[in-house]
Amino acid sequence: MKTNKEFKARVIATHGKHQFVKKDNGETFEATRRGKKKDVVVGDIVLCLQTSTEQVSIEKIEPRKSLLYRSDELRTKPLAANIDQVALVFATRPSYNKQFIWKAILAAHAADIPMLIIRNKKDFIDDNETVKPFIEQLKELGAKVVEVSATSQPQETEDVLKPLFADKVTLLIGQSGMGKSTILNLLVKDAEQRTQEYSKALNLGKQTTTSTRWFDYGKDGAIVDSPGFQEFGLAHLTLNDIMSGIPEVRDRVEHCRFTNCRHLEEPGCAIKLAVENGEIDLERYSFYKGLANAAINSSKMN
Ligand SMILES: Nc1nc2c(ncn2[C@@H]2O[C@H](COP(=O)(O)OP(=O)(O)O)[C@@H](O)[C@H]2O)c(=O)[nH]1
Ligand SMILES: [Mg+2]
Ligand SMILES: [Zn+2]
Repeated sequence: MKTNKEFKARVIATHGKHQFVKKDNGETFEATRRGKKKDVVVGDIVLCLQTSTEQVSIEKIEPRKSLLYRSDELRTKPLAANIDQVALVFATRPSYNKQFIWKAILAAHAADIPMLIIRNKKDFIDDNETVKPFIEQLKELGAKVVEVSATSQPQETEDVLKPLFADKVTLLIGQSGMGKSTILNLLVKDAEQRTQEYSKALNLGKQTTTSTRWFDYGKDGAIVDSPGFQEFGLAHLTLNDIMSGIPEVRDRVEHCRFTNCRHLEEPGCAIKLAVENGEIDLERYSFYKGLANAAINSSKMN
């Protein structure tokens, strides 16, 4: 039954069972999901029913343009919906994890979302030479890469990032300590204050960094800040997602002897040959093998 108390809104923060939604006119409400389902994520457009002045219930989730997932040891969970771009922040100090970055690229590829990589802290100039081959590799993998220094060159950082973030919904991810919050605060001047408001509304107390939050950015853009995490699990990907998300594999499969080659133990495998010839980075092949074996084992269990 349609009542005039039904409206559409954007989910702008989630924490456990709590959600926070915002209407186009800027009004915000605390929301609960009908049936206590945990299927709503930041970025979702939802149909709400007003139950009191400040309370609404989420009746329905509108179809999503995109949905990015990651897994941890326990389960696969969606990170954010309707995003146009994933921006991953990394730096050489403390230290970055190649596999984390490669996995994020794969997850974005599987969700059909373009990836922007922000190498921060370029003021550690001693590291610039050593990180260069990795940056070149990321570009070959299809990511756009920019290098900034959010604390020592804030204006330049803003100038570089502004056009890349304009009119897009960008999900910010990264291992903790890389400068994600510094970059968010640079782009969204009142992010700290808005974070406090979210925490208050969601009764988060001091655990502000455990929730995902939406910040409007410019006219039509937004930045979605996710909690820093150390692992980017890919249990949700199939062997096919993995093969097609790894260009070194994808671009050579047609030369394998068997059309169903998994590039592990099969004879006449073009990928293994390219590894032996030094055309494929050994570390990247190990990365592929690890993911492929995990995908094969989990599909056997199902
Ligand atoms: N040297 C240097 N330090 C930075 C830069 N950006 C951030 N930091 C510092 O790195 C630390 C972690 O930054 P933060 O934004 O909290 O990282 P987050 O955990 O990814 O949100 C803080 O001490 C920042 O001041 C940078 O460009 N250069
Ligand atoms: Mg942070
Ligand atoms: Zn093969």
